[in-house]
Amino acid sequence: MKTFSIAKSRRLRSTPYTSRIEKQGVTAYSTYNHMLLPAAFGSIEDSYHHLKKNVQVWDVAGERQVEITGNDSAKLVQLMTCRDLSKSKDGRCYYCPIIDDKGGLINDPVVLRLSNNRWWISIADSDVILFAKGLAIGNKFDVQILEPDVNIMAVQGPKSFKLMEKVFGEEITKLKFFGFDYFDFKGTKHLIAQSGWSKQGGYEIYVENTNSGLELYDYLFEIGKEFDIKPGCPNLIERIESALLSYGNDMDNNDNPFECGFDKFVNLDSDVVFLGKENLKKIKSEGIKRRLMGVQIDSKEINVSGSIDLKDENNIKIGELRSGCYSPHFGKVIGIAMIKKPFWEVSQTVKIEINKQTFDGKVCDLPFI
Ligand code: THG
Repeated sequence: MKTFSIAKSRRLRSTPYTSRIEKQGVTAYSTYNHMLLPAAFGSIEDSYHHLKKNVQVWDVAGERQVEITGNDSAKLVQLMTCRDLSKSKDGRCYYCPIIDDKGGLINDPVVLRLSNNRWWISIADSDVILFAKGLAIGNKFDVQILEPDVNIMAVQGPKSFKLMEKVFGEEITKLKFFGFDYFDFKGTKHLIAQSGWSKQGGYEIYVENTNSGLELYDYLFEIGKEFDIKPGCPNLIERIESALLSYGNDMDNNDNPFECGFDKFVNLDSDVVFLGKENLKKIKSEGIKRRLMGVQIDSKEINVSGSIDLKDENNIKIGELRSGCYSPHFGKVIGIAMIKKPFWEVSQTVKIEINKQTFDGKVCDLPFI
């Protein structure tokens, strides 16, 4: 296989952690919000096993914050999401689909309510800031919108709890899932949430003070030796097994939240105002015609770039595979696919071509585990 390197530039931004992860052996990058996002440190399968047992530190600075402050900030944030935030609380995170006027997905961020007049939208890979600015201008909202210099460091894996307690004290063990608060590291306060893009548990440190954040990064590796700490990154295998969706891969602006299984984050009955509400009501009452499902394929390997057609026994296209990997847990390939009605039923058989060979598979529910 040919290997390539990535040409860095001002347009493709490095993160404060880049020089560190390069010393630590990053072997592949992806890009995320015009920033470098590590994609591998050697074998993804080895890293998957390590993540499920130990603790890793991830450079996920590419998960940029869109900060919205001002008198109309709550109104603007609500306008962008179909999730009802009227009962939201300070110090809590909310997973919120952002949708356009047609009901198409723009992004699937974590929204942090710092106060009723100050919000961070922790975005997936699309330019939410431009959408927010357009809406604010068009509505003459009294808001300020900017991308603050916040660089998230995630600490993930079952041993992250003991490690973080060692650094920040017992206080941090009281943090609930999707809660956040400020914790002291050598005199600097850091916003830390119990969250992260794996189902192995852990924290995300929203580093605002870069110098202190880098000191903390090094300190974690020093003090974490007893927990077999390693550098890592969002892990393709772990996130597919856990069905954590990836915007741009599993869904994009051509998909609506019902097709993506976000039903519990779509609140059409309250009186809050958001974009696309009428269209979502219509989509809901007419019923969707395709949806994201899992597939399991009797193959030992797959490499998805773009998407791969899924066919039925008559060679009719019934859907497309959007992400996939070999799963050590199942001993076969698993993937996330958009499947047409009525073929989305569990146990529907599918055929797929991988490396010019045809393999059999079955539709299944998400998440896999
Ligand atoms: N953390 C932060 N920002 C992010 C991500 C993150 N921005 C980009 C991307 N990831 C956004 N996508 C997701 C997808 C899933 C989750 C978080 C961000 C997630 N889901 C939980 C689940 O599915 O179990 C909880 C959802 C809930 O029930 O509220 O955590 O990872 N800062």
